[in-house]
Amino acid sequence: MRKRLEHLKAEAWKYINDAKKTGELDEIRVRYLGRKGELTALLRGMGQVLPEDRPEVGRLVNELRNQLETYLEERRQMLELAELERSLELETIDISLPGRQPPLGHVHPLNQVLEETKRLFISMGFQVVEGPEVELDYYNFEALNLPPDHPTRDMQDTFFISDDILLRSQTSPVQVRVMEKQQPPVRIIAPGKVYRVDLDATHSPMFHQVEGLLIDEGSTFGDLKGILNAFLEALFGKGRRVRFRPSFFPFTEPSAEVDVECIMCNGGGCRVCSQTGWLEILGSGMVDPRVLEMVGYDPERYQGFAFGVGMERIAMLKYGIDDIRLLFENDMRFLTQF
Ligand code: 2NL
Repeated sequence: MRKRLEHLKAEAWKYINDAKKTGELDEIRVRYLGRKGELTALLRGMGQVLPEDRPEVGRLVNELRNQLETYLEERRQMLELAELERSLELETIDISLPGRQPPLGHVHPLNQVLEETKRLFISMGFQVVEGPEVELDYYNFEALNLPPDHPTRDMQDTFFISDDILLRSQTSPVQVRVMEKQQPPVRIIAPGKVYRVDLDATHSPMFHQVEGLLIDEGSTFGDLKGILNAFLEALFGKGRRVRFRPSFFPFTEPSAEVDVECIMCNGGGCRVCSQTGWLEILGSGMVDPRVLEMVGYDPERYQGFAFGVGMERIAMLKYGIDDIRLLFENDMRFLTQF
């Protein structure tokens, strides 16, 4: 019996030492200590042991059982530790891998030129004002020296909602409303959406305009030139030539359209500037005395200038965009180029 126990112990120890996984230890435990295990079988066979030997044999079996339990537990802990270390090594996270970039927003090219324009005029002491897009005929036309039967009302086609309500065709009505409420000095710009019945590669029925207005005692055409020169220099860079060309608007007298040297050919003549070397950028002029009178200003005391500029046109020229519709399609592949 003693021999069998020693043999069993040597055998079990060998298996335990050879075990590579904790699962194998479980199998060994079942094999020796389970209900049908070999050690359990030995205990069952105590009947064959001489009665006087039974206490001693029982003690040895129990001792072996305890040793087996202890050793199994010892090995289990060792294997678990090794398994943990191996899995930690396998499952490491490479923290040096570059992360996935979430798609980032982008400032629309139109808003870029709009922000730049606002920033520049604010720096020159202008205030930014806004007003309604649905306007009265009076503010869009009449107060700007365009009576109902005036021929230049056809200069652009306007979206009329009723006889006297329309979608504003320029942001001048915002400025008229300011003049009605406020005495000079006035130094404002009015950015916003305007609407005209027009649609092709360079015209959209809705586009963005910035108008500007300065009214004060003793302001001159020289002030107009100085401020617009500063604006165009900021937008298109120093050294790009600018010219003031006589023109006509019902609300300004004298009036001037302002051209900059073509951005594409630097004045040499190309398709974009129709071989002229110049690009028309904005309209401007000294505010007509009739307009001042209509808002209750004394034209003998106050003078001023005004201008209007289309933001889409500026963005198209600045970034070389040849179709205005690209600005309204919200295609990120297009927008992120600017
Ligand atoms: C253009 C350029 C212009 C104005 C707009 C204006 C506003 C007031 C009084 C006088 Cl409140 N004028 N705005 C002046 C000149 C040109 O727009 O190409 N328009 C068709």
